[in-house]
Amino acid sequence: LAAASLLVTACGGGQIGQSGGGDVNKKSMVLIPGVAAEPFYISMQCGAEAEAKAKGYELKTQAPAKFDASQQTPIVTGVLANKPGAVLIAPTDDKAMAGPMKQLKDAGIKVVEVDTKLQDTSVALSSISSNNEQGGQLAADTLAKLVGAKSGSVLVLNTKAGTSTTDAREKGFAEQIKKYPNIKYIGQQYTEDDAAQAASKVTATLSSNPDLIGVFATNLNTGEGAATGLRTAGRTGQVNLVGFDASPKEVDGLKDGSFQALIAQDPATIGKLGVDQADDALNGKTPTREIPTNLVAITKADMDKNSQYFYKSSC
Ligand code: T6T
Repeated sequence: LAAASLLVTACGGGQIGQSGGGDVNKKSMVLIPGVAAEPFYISMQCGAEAEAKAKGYELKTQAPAKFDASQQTPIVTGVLANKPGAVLIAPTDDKAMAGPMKQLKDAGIKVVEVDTKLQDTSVALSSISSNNEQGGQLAADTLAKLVGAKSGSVLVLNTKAGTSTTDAREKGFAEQIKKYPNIKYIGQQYTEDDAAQAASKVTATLSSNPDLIGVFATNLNTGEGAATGLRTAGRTGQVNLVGFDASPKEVDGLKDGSFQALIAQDPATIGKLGVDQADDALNGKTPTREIPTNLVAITKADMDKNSQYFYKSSC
């Protein structure tokens, strides 16, 4: 009987699988960001590391070189073999990462989603992220305010289909922009999270849609690339650019007029709360299933008082 119930604990999934994990290292956590060396995830890592230290955990970070499920999957598989008590993960695809993440859960590892999430809500115990749909709405209102009474087209530069956060940002934007009859939304184009693609898509759209008055770039690389595209075309400042995130480059761009607004997240708090939820789970407390974190629209005029939202390149 003992052997049978042990088997259920190790392979059963559900509450039994999550509360099992007798052979995991309960003092160790691993953070698996969406991509390495990127200020959003570095800031998240800083917040997670500080909280893990304060709570007596060892926290390691292992990130893929590209924001890609085929590169994140082997990292998850490697982490699985080491059996940490908890994994904080930003899944790079809302479907493709479900299988690998379920393996973590079935091994008794507490799984917490930070930033992005799976469509399948049964794998993670907790998800901490900005309210991204609201972020998209905020981007639409911010862009509409910048454009004022002018008429013309606006473009969304999105990252990769299947990224829960940026998909939600586009959805919120598309819905909200309908409220402004002077603005024609010409749809989204994907950049594969590549700044060079974002730049060339902006210049191509300027040729096909000379009435372009605004661009909403749904994340950091896409925003940085869109700024380059507008500069190359000599249209900086004429076409309003609203970016998402607040990387050092984007913040410089806000100062020098390459961006007219940024929608900043609070990645350090996402990391900190991720550790707190994993800590609860490891100590038999029920984590909070969904935790929203702050978003703020920043323009050049109010950037000085919002500097706490600027992302870091190192802790
Ligand atoms: O915008 C963030 C993050 O929220 C998103 O899920 C992926 O892109 C970023 O990491 C910025 O590059």
